[in-house]
Amino acid sequence: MKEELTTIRQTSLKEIEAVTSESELYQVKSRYLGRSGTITQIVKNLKNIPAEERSTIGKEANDLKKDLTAAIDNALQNIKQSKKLEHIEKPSIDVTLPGRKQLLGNKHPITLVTDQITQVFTTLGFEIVEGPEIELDFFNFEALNIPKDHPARDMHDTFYVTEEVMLRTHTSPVQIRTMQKTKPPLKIICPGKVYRCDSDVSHTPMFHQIEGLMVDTNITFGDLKGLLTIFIHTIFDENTALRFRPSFFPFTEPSAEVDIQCVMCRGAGCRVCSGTGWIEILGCGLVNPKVFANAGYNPDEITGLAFGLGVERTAMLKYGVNDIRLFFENDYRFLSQF
Ligand code: 2NM
Repeated sequence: MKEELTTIRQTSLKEIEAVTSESELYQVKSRYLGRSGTITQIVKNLKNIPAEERSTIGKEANDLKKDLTAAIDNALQNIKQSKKLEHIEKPSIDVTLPGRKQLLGNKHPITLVTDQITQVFTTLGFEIVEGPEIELDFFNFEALNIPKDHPARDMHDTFYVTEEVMLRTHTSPVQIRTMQKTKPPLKIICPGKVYRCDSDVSHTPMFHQIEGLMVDTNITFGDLKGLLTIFIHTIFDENTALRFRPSFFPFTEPSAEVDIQCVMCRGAGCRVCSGTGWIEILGCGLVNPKVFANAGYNPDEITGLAFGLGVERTAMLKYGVNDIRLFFENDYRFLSQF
C-alpha cells in the first residue's frame, strides 16, 4: 500500500505538470480527488487496512491529498497567468484587416426628380410655394371651378375629413391661396404630396405633384408651348418630340395634354405606350377666367397659364421603372440606384 501511494504521488504530479489547459486539469483532479477518485477511494477504504498500518497509511494518504490539491491550485494559477500573457502578446484585434465601410445615403428618386423639375422653373424665374395638405373644399374644388357633380368630387377619389375638409387631391389650392394674397404678375411652382383614393401598379393613395402657374397681362398659348417645350427638353432628351393634344379641365380654357415620344421605343410603338408611340406626361392650359374671379383677380385685366404633372409618373418614364410601388417600399437595392 505504501508503494502504491508513492507511485500515485509520482504519476499524479507528473500528470499535473504536463497539463496545458483548465479542462485537462479538472480531469486530472477528478481522477484522483473526485468522488470515485483514486485517493478518495483509498481514504474511504482505510477501515479495511490492518490496524498497525492504518495510521501511517492514513497520514500518507492525507498528505498526498493536501499536496495534490496544492499542486492543482498552483497549476491552475499558472494556466490562468499564461492565458493572460498570451492575450496581451497576441491581441484579439487584427489591425491589419480592412475597415468596414460606412454606407452613404442618397436622395430618394422622387426627391431627385422633384428637385430637377423645380430647378428648371426656378432658373426661369419661378418661385417655389408650398401649402397645407389638409384643405378646405373652397380651395381644393370650388375656386378651381370644379362643380359639385364633378367626378373628382366622388367619394372614391377624395379622402374626406368632413364634408368641407379633405386631403388635397392636387396642389392647385396652393395657387389659389397665393393669388388671394399676392398681386399679379406671378410665377410660381408648387411641389408637394397629394392624395387620391386609388391603388394599383400605377397609382398610390399618396403621390407627388408639381403644378406651375404664371399670371401676367397678354399670356398666350404660345407662351405655354414654349415654356413646356423647354421643360421637357431639359428633363428628358433634348431631341424628344412632343405634342399638345386638346383636352378638358374645369380650371383651364383651352386645355391640353402634352404627350412625349415614347421613351422606351422612341415612337415605334410598344407596351409602355400601348402601341401609339406617345406617352402622356402633363396637363396644361390657359387659366379659366372664373378661377381668377374666384381667387380675387380681375379676369378682364389678367391672363395666365398653368400646368400640372405627377412626379412618380415622370420618374418612372425617366428611369424606366415599371411599378410605382417600388418608390414606397424602401428597398435599399432599388433606392441606391439613383
Ligand atoms: C393641371 C392641368 C392644367 C392648374 C390650374 C391651376 C390654377 F390654380 F391656376 F387654376 N393650377 N394648376 C392645372 C391646369 C393643373 O394638372 C394636370
